[in-house]
Amino acid sequence: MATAAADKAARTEPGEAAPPAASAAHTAEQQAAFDAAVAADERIEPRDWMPDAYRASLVRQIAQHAHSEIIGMQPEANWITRAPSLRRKAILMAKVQDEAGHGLYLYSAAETLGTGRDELLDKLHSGRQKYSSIFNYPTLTWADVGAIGWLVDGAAITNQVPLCRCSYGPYARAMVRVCKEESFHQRQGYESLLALSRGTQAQHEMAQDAVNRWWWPSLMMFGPPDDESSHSEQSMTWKIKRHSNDELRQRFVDICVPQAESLGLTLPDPDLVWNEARGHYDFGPIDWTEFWDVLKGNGPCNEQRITQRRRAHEEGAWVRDAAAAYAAKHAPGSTTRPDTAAQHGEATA
Ligand code: FAQ
Repeated sequence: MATAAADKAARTEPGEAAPPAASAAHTAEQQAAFDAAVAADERIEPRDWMPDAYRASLVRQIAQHAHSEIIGMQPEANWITRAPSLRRKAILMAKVQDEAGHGLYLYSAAETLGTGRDELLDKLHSGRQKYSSIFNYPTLTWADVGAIGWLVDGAAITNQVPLCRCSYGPYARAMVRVCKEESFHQRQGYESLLALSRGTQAQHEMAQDAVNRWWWPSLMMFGPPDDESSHSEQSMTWKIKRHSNDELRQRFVDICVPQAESLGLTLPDPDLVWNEARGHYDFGPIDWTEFWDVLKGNGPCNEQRITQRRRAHEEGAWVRDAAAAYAAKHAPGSTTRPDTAAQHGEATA
């Protein structure tokens, strides 16, 4: 929050004991400062006062987003060892590493709200927090890597560009970098699919099959229709979200149709048609039963994804322990701090 008055009113003052009436007045003042900051399109920063429900909703969304990034590494990582060339393998490895990096930015953003990474990972592993529905589908052929880049990263960008203007500063700033990297991911996917589409008949068919399987789940990534979206209205009032699920889904469809034409591929929807009056493409009904079923854990790969995630976490325990021991040794005042020269293997005089 930028204004000095708002800043003074909105910052929490730990340990300050006020009588109940004064405290209620203080909270009302803080709420008013928060509302004014949001209305003025200012950023809310970690030390600013914020309503508990705003904090909780941000943690929910950011955690789900972070979990999606790290679970989202799995479907494509499945193809690293089988990439068709060294160039494709190098690109894919870089992309999958980027997704891990996005997870780290997002867990850090959640930490600024007072929720640690351990707690969030525990909630993911025990099924108390979600990750994106899209990552519960299998990657059956190499073309799926291209389809994910084009459609899944494309949908992610469409959703995340407006989040660069999210009212919560650390989330908004993380999104700026994430979106730049996602743009590279989207382009590499498009380029890979284009090569397949213009390749042999079998390669073209493989690209088309991948698009057929990833199109509808990509549209589901934007969340349920607006009239079934429980959080949208409040999130938009708080300017966490800037657009509704249906608005962003429509934007994505409008972007994809001409891109599919350039690729020489068709989108698997017979109802897809330009609507002159609306200035948008109309599209067919989405199978929301499938979406809710995937969210309940019944998608084709839910079990596999979470089992793999838990196993990776357990196998990484020694790395976390070693990093924590190293940090403790180097903490200011540590009595076990090793001699710096000896640590670097240099001879001491
Ligand atoms: N999957 O009231 P709404 C990526 C849940 S990153 C699972 O509309 P909201 C990069 C929702 O949580 C992809 N659950 O919710 C990449 C809520 O349940 P809750 C992730 C979903 O928050 C590419 C309930 O349904 N991106 O792909 C989904 O207002 C390639 C009611 O829904 C983000 O997370 C879903 N698709 O809107 C990585 C972006 N949709 O929490 C690797 C940030 C809804 O009450 C490879 N998030 N639900 O238990 C957002 O923008 C929003 O959270 C939405 C949902 C739009 C996803």
